[in-house]
Amino acid sequence: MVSSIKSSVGTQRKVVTAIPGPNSQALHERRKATVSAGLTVGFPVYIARAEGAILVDVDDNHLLDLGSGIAVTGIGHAVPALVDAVSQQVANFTHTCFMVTPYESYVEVCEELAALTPGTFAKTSALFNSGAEAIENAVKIARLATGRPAIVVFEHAYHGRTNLTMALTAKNMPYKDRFGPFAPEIYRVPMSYPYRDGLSGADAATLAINIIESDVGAKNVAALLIEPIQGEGGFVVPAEGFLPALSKWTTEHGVVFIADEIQSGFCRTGDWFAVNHEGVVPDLVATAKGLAGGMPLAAVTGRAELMNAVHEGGLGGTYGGNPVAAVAALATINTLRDNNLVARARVLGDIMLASLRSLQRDVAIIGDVRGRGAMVAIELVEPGTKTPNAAATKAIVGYCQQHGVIALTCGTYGNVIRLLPPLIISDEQLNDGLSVLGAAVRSVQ
Ligand code: PLZ
Repeated sequence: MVSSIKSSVGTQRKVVTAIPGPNSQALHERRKATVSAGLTVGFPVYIARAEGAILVDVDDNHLLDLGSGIAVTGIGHAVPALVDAVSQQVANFTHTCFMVTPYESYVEVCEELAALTPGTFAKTSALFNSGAEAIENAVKIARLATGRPAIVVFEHAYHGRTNLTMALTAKNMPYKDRFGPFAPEIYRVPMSYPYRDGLSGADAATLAINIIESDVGAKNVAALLIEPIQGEGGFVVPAEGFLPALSKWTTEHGVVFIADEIQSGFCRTGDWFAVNHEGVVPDLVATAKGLAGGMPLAAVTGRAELMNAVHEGGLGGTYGGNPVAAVAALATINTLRDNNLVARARVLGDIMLASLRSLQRDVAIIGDVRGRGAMVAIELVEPGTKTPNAAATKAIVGYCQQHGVIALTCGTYGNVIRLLPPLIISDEQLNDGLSVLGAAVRSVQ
């Protein structure tokens, strides 16, 4: 057994040095000579190995993972089924290029995606390497299939860092600043953000639709692209009814509804996809991250008539659907299914929301607690106001790091702490992480 070679990491958080420890500090110094300064580090400890919900750094600190590498390792680290599938595939063959000589696992991933994504119609997929690449291709397909130019996106949206996806992403700093000029024909409309706009889902949708119709014209719109729960933008859960109203409008006007499920997909929100919670059926779904348990794989899946409208050779890429990543996806999907992690995500969500709501009652800096399933966040504000409190956010995450807990920030205003634990985390581990987070919030209060 390949997986049994590793010594056990254990399940306990353990901090044995200052954070970052001396070995991490040395590596951090070393990287400066050859790693671009354009890449920042949220938590400068260097990881040596990982298992389950624990990462072990080069100083032997055992860190509790409440971030899953930004919603990627949903099934946990070093899962034997995935380790074995990947190891065997590496030994078998690592690459042929699916466009040159194909292989079965690619087809199997597309079969799984057709079955798992919402909608009972015929669906086909194309596989890519990153979320941004999937989004780029979804836009290409929608434009080709409709013959229309415009793409509608939302405030606070995040869709990637390539030229087209930077244009689709809302936030300037750090994603877009001085990287332009950007791709044209992108139109941004207001997102439903219940904590800040106070609107019902229906009213927020009417607001967005009125802007689209007046500023762009429905007949010019190829696609409406939306994260059903926004990720980088602040874990914004739109008010109930917002997504169904937008979906209805796209259907009426021949606009392709593209769901960016890159962060919210694959059981994260307590359903296979976040759109399922309101029964929304997208025309195209972009996935990545949680799809392949840490191997780089992304997909666009959707209505066969749209996906297949593309001329032969119109889609592709050297590595898209790489065989090692493809078997990782199959192992990930089986692990999610076999362990009913979709139900587990809901339980984790209940635990997190209950704990954070009770914390919110005790402190004045938590403006909002929100999320779905194991995708939960707190929005930090100045006491008694809704003014974003980025300083407190930074201090809280810093405290968590010092105590060996990995928690990530997000939000247009840098004032949201998001929790994305691996779905296999135990109750005990999660409660341990939440108690550290609680102490952190109280410490800056
Ligand atoms: N769409 C909804 O969350 C990636 C970005 C990290 P890639 N989010 C993490 C960073 O700062 O670069 C993401 C996402 C949503 C698209 C993407 C892009 O996915 O695999 O990073 O290209």
